[in-house]
Amino acid sequence: MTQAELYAALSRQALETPSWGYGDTGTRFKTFAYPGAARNVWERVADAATVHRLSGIAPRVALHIPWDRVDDWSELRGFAEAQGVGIGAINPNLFQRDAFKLGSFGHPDEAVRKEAVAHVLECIEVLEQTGAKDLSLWFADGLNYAGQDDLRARKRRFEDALSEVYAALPERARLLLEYKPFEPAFYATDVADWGMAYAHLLKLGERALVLVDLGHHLPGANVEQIVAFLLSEGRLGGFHFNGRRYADDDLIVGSTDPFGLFCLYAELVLAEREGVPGATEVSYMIDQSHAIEPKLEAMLRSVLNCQEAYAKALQLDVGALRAAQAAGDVLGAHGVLRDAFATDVRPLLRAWREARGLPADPLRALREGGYDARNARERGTAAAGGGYPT
Ligand code: AOS
Ligand code: ZN
Ligand code: ZN
Ligand code: ZN
Repeated sequence: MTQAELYAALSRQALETPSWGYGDTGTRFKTFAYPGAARNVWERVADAATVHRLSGIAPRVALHIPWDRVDDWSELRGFAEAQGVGIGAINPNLFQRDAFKLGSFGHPDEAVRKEAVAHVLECIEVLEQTGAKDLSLWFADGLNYAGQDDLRARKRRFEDALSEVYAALPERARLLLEYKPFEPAFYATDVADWGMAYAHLLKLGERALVLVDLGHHLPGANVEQIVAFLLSEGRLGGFHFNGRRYADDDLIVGSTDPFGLFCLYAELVLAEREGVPGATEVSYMIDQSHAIEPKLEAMLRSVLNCQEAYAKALQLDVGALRAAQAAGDVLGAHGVLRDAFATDVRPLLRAWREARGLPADPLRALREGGYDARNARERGTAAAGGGYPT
């Protein structure tokens, strides 16, 4: 790739940061109060805009309803645009009402299923008013004990509810379905893996796509192969990037397995370069919750780690890789990948930033810019101990 092509590719990269990553979140054991953490959607959007201003590659913020609440969604949209960011995916909450104890779309009681569908329909309204493109669904639905409910009936209930909300989606929008093997359900989860998500989506239509959260696989799963398979099927809708060692750890992306993150970006770059339909439509979102980390710095670090992995993947010599593969040169082909991964892309990224008028070292600019101190002064420190606002 020429330098101009590299710069153009880097400038096209667009990540979505989650509103819920800017507020105080914790574990089930404790939520620590971080001085100046965002207290409401306006402050979360403002923080997302700061991450975008410093990085140049985080132009959208994903919302979670009802954690994010306003009277007038178009006012929020205007506020976001004035700060330089757009509204990303809309995430309904199908797990925090008492009614959802036994599930939402899979609940045995039809009245509860209707309540869940009604909430998603409200979220589609929010999507319309904010100009968002993706409705992003994650279900905590599942069972804790064998025999607790009829597994086939639950699948049918999901099919019915999913087709109801899909039918209500505007033409321009997409439904993304996220899977997860366990937690909070520990015997069975209704949408437990990419295959179940994929089977549901095939019945809905072309604007129904799979969302891959990096933390939602059993140990040893080859996530980049899942990504390649879904790309090839035209059903990869997007990512929830985060770092994991054990399960849904929601740590800073790239902090635990940088080579895995690079291999994943390599699949995406190959698909883009080889013109795989839909490869450029994938939504790149971060889904993290920062329990002990400074919020803005954790998000900025995540965004920059994605940029570094992408920049390394752009170094791939695709011709040499395909030639080695065709020749059956196992370690030659692997070596092409290793060479790209080993490239120090930091000088390239610094130069690209300077060319775009961005700080050469965004993390340093964040620290030296006094953002945290100002937020702490203006917003104060929330009362610690409680869970996330619901
Ligand atoms: C839950 O484990 C999933 O990763 C969700 O995507 C997400 O963290 C939550 O719904 C917040 O929107
Ligand atoms: Zn997720
Ligand atoms: Zn997750
Ligand atoms: Zn999660």
